[in-house]
Amino acid sequence: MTQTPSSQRLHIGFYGRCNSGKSSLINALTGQQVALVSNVAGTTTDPVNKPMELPDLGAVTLVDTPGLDDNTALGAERMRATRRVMDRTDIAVVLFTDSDDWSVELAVMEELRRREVAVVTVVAGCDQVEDTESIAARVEQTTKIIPVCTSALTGQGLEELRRRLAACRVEEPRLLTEGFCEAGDTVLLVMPQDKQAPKGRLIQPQVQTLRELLDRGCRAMCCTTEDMASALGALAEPPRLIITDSQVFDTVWKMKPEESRLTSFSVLMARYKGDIGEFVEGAKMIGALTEKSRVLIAEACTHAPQNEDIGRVKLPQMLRRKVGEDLTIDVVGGADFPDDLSSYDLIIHCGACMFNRRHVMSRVARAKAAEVPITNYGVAIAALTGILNKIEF
Ligand SMILES: Nc1nc2c(ncn2[C@@H]2O[C@H](COP(=O)(O)OP(=O)(O)O)[C@@H](O)[C@H]2O)c(=O)[nH]1
Ligand SMILES: [Mg+2]
Repeated sequence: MTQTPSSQRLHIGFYGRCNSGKSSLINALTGQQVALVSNVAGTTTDPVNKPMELPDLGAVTLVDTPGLDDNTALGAERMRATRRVMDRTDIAVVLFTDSDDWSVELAVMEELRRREVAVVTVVAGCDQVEDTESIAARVEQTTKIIPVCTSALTGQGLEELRRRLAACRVEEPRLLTEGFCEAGDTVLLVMPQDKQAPKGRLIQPQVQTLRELLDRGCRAMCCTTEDMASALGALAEPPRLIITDSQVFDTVWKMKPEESRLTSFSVLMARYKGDIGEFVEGAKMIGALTEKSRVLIAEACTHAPQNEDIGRVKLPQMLRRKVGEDLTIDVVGGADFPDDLSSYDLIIHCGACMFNRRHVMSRVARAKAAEVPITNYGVAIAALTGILNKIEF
């Protein structure tokens, strides 16, 4: 894995009308022909993601969206796609062009404001308009944000736009293992390798944890569950921390030295990506489910054999065994997440290794707004197997 995964990048979404120059601006920023540019309205039909490095922001993903004023038959579907991009946008670039009617631009800014997304405004295509300054003044007056005047053709304003994006950096990069260990500590990772997992690879939470431990100056040792006793025997002292998979948690808990702290990869991911407090609270709902209840299981990936196995087979089995065969369980994948959550009694989300933090938090916020408890796979499995009180958060 040579590139920062999309889930660990800040997502910068570009919004504006058809032909406002979104795709051209992304191409100009990246210096590449990433997004298809044309003067035919509606050329960008699906959101396009472009990874790049930006000064001060590091690894980011630029997201090109379909035009906001797309009135074609597919337009409504595209607007839904654009809204879904808003759910994962950390910073938004809203493009303004010379026009008397900025109603759609202002509407999108209002939607972004509700999501507490940082916005940079842009007056695009400045090489081709007469009076850039008066347009910029109007944008500032209307939006209360001073716009950057850009041209994809001449490169005007691109440096300024990069600076303005960098200034939007709000949160410090988070750590998975914050508070669990320090430089110099030995950490044991007990990682059963699922037979279905692709050969020659480790799953993303394990890769990310290992890399972070090395960066933090910890010594990391890996073993399978069968080898845990001999791994402990090879160490002069018990490890400060043991991290393992939820599915073998109980076995590892029974074998662990008393001094070692114990947590799971899914708890680390839930802390990093979501709201662990909310998830633990949500998991308490499992005990109150009845056969009349309705549960939504939401997966981030559409094709991940391992997750599908947990989300579509293991979790439903465990839930039905506990609650009863008639429990209603809906499973959705990828970008599909129902607009109306009110009919559900509980939402169980996957670990979301494919989603960025904002995307997970926007789903947590939607669940809260609909007053539906939300938890995730790892925490739900911990609750179902009775080990929730043994895991450290
Ligand atoms: N002169 C000039 N033309 C531009 C600029 N940006 C975009 N265009 C042109 O405007 C048209 C629409 O651009 P595009 O990037 O596809 O717009 P989008 O629909 O918002 O993605 C294309 O013909 C571009 O070549 C610019 O900064 N200056
Ligand atoms: Mg486009």
